[in-house]
Formats: sequence, C-alpha cells, structure tokens
Amino acid sequence: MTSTTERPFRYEKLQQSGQARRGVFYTPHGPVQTPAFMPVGTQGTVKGLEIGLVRETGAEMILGNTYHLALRPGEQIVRELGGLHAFSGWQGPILTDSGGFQIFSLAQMAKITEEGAVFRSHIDGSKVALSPERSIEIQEALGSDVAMVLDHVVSLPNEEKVIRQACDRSIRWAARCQQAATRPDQAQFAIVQGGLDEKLRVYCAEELGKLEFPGYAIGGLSVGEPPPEMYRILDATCPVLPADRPRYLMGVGRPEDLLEGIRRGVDLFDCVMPTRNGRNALAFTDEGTLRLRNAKYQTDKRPISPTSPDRVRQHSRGYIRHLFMAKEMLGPILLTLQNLAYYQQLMAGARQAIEEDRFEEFYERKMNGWRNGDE
Ligand code: PRF
Repeated sequence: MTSTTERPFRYEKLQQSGQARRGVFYTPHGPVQTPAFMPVGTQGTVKGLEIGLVRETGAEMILGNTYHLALRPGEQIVRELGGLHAFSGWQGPILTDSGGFQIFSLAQMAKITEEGAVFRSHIDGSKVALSPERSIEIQEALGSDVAMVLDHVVSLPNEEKVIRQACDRSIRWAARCQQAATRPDQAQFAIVQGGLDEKLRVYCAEELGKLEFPGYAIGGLSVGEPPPEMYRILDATCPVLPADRPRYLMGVGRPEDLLEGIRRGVDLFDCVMPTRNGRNALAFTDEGTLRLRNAKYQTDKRPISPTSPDRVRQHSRGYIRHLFMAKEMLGPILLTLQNLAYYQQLMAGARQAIEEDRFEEFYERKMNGWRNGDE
C-alpha cells in the first residue's frame, strides 16, 4: 500500500534501544542512516571544506539556508545554476531551513504579522518580506529534498502570552506552507514551538501531527536556556510525535546534547558547533575539547586524537597550533575536518550501539570520556 514511489520520504525504524531509534530516512537523493548529524552549509558551502572532504567525513545530508541564499545570490540564480545540489556540488540529500530562525537571529527591525515577516537584510539593509508561501517558493526554487516550514521563533524567557501566540501562529503558518507546496520531490517538515512550557509543546505537536507532515522538527530550543530545560522539553515532546516519521532537533548541539537527544528519540541534528568552533581553534575529541591556541600545545608531537581522520592525524598538535598563531587558513580547515569527522564518528557509534541494544552503555562511556578536556 505504501510503496516507495508513493512515499519517497519514508522513514523506516530498524531498531530501538530504550527510546533511542536506529532508522533510515529515504529521500530522492538517497537514504540517510539515522541518528544523523547534518553539517551546516548556510551559503551553499560547508565553511572551509571542499565538498569532497565533507563527504569524506561520513556526512550523508547537509543543511542550507533559505534566508541567506534568497538574499545572496537570490534563489533564481541558484535555480539557473541547476538548483542547490548542482550549485553546491553536494549530490546527497539537502535540507533547507525556512528563514524563521534567521529572522529571529539576524534580520534587523523585523516586523512580524499574521501575513509574514518584513525585515531589513543584514547584508545591505534592503527591505525584505518573507511569508510562509514565499519561504516555500524559495525552497522549491532551491530544490532541496526537505523544506522546513516558516515558524515564528521568540526569545526565551518571554511572557507566556507571547510564546503561546507565536506557537499558534507557527501552527497556522505550517498549514499555509503545506497548502503552498507544488513539488512532489520535496518534503516539508513541521516545526514544534512552545518555549519551555510542556503543555504548549504537547499541544503544538498534536496539532501539527494532525496535518500529517512527512517529518517533524523541534525548534525554539538551544536559545540560551540551561541544557536540562531542553532535555525536559524533549522528554515531553518526543512521545507525542508520530513514531513513523523522522524527528529533527534544530540547531543542536554539543556532543553531549546529541546523545541526550538520541536517548529521548531524536533522529536528526544540525549545528554550527563543529564548523564554527573548528575555525576558532577548538577541537572535539573522545577526551573532551582541546583549545589549540593554548601554549601547552607548542611542542606537543601527538596528533589531535588517535581517531582523527588521516588528513588531520598526519599533523602534530604543535603544528596545528602554529597554523592558528600564524593565522594560516589551513588551521581552520584542519579543525573543521577534525570536528565534522568526530561528529560523524559519534553518530556512527550511536547507530551501532542502538543496533546492538547497548545505547546507555555507549552514552555513559562517551560522557565519561568528555569530562577531562581543556574546559
Ligand atoms: N526554527 C527554525 N530554524 C532553527 C530553529 C528554530 O526554532 C533553531 C532553534 N535552535 C535552530 N534553527 N526554523
């Protein structure tokens, strides 16, 4: 009844360990083994890495941004150049974010009404309008496999009324995005909002659930709240989301947040942490984080980690520190590679642990290893 041709975006659960899920998410550009981490390629590039190197880290799906690509170079230019896959050179699955979060975090003087958002571009100050329909129009021109619905993100903490109204508006906007869809080769994921209020989160997840989206995201988290608050919201929200659809925790996070998400039933993650921190001389390893600008690495002959990819492991910590001190571009490149490979290894380890029904043991071992880093 539900053949792959009818549902090109099928999620198949293969195994479960506690609440942790091991699955496959099928897209027109290939399958994604979950739990999965998507490197962030905001401007049609994963910053610092040639696209073949991104693939080499083990990533299967990457993320792009509606907001940035619509402002520059403009979605019609991307479409003219063959769509986001040809434009970026990434032939695997791509998810694009809707712009909802960027209006909140980047846009200047944003005015949000029921129709949509009007704001000033952070690039040239020009006036831009983004409605649910316009966000889908842009994402269809970009040609991503998964388009996110436009949502209304508010800062936390905030008044209960403000959070509730943004949540209700996000539900109405999700329905409008669904109505605006014209591409059968693009799936839309809904986004659950509702701040740190469990009841509101459950209500939002139930309402969006009725609309039968092919996937569900949890948004509005990791915006400055203490991590246990985020875990509490995940505990309340995940059980309400449809079990036969992928669950995506947006913009999260540190390695420990990924494992906390996975053990509560999250399947997909994205975050700038491995790339942004890599550019800033921070390396993620099984022994915690290393700050490569620290003087203690000046004569350190060891590689970043015994499990670093070959291209990184061939260099000493002392050499990589030198690259950062001399402001050489290879420093950021090498640590971006290190961190993305580390995140992918972590997810591969998590997938295997779930398959073997020993996720909690895996979780404890990783958390213990991370306790003794530089910070
Ligand atoms: N909404 C959208 N994108 C996002 C978020 C959100 O709430 C977050 C929150 N951490 C990251 N990216 N559309």
